[in-house]
Amino acid sequence: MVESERLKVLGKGPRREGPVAYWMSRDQRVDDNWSLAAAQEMALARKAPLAVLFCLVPAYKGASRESFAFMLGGLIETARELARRKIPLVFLRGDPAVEIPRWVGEGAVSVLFCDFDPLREKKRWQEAVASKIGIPLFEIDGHNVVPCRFASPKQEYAAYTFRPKMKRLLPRFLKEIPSVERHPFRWPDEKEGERSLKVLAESLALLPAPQAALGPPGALAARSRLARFLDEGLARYDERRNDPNGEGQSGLSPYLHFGQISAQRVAFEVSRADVADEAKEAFLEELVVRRELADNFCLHNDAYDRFEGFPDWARKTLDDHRGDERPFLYDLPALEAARTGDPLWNAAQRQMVLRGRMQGWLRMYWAKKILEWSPSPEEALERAVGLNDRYELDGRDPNGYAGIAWSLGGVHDRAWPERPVFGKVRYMNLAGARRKFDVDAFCRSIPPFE
Ligand code: FAD
Ligand code: FO1
Repeated sequence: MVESERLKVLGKGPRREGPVAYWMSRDQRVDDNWSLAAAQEMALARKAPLAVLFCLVPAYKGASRESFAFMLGGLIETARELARRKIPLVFLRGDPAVEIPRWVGEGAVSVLFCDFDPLREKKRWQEAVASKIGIPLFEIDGHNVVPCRFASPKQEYAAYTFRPKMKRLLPRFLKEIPSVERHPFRWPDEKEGERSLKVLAESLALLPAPQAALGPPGALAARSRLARFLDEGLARYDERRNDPNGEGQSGLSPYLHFGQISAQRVAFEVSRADVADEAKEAFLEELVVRRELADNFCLHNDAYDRFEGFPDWARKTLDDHRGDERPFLYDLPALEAARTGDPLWNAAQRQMVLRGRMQGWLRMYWAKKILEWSPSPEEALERAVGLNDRYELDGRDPNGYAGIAWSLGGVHDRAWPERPVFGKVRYMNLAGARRKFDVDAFCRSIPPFE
């Protein structure tokens, strides 16, 4: 039974007979998917057929072709898994605000479910769809362990204000997720799923293979990545995660971003693992507290990727230091091509472009240097968001907007001793990095661009 706290009614309509559909977008998996489970629960109660829709938006947020390949690779697996359960995955292309209402109307669908997503593009699509379909549109939050709208009704100031709420609510929500069964009521057009799978495979064939650094896309690969992390990485996560020369992190972020694995499943397995509590707590702090705090930030702050979204103290201090002389100024092409005077920054940038994934500690350093080297905080923000969204496999995610806003604009952080350019926003430098890890070894480990 899907908890009512996960549900929000985005659109109303008269109760009528007919198929049920789920518009999949952020949670691209079959297992551990609350939206799909809710849609099937209703379809079974009504003895109605069930379909899953996915609408491909070819230029979505400037994502790289490798990111699209990662997503479509995972979707093909999802479509096959759905077919085994007699549920077609219908693959549409174009503007969801047009394509979803058209398909819903043609199929005489009676109820539509969708994923919770705090980003503005998604909110716009959902509002447009709700206004056009004339049937109920139900949003389900299956991306967060604790449903985001329920966890807190306002923008949280920092992790220390959010953490106690999460700690209190987690035991209530950290439980098994209903599985999706073979659906007993057939979709009227039995060939629809097969046709979509063919178009999906053709679309994927036009794209380059995703970067191999992480392993293949999809729910199965995500599960084996998790299993490996539980066996080999979790026990030492708290000591190793900040070392760019090691493999101390889980590598799960692209799978979580595309919803190829459920955060609730990961949290569940981690909380049951036979390792020291410190390691589990360190990991759950990132996976649950920080990740869900990022959704809270984007949901309640419309300016999540703009200067206006920074807290008052940070805007004031950055304003006070607008006129400060920058030690170096680089333009966007120099940054993109990793041609700065800082070898560590260049290696981090190359890691992101070549492998689709920059190590976590380096992301903070990388973003802060863009602030130091740009003519204004606004331009720094635009560059950091643009590069992150283009090249990171896990980019275009609330975590990215919150991480960049933390680095450049003190979001979820506090004021630090004042210094040029940064004002009271926390500062990082190469000497500090050298004290933490072997910077030269890291730089040598990332090849130059060809
Ligand atoms: P692990 O350390 O294994 O952590 C497990 C999971 O916890 C991650 O997959 C992620 O979902 C979550 N998590 C970890 N650290 C954070 C964090 N600081 N904030 C929120 N959630 C976290 N994360 C993205 O998913 N997409 C982005 O585009 C992104 N851009 C970032 C940009 C900057 C400037 C900064 C400072 C951070 C950014 N992060 C982003 C957050 C974090 O760096 C990555 O989630 C993490 O490095 C991904 O690697 P992993 O899956 O191995 O993480
Ligand atoms: N969601 C969609 O519904 N359709 C898409 O075509 C699509 C493309 C896409 C490409 C890269 C990427 O990182 C995300 C993409 N998403 C797409 C959205 C994604 O599933 C997430 O919902 C948000 O980016 C994060 O909340």
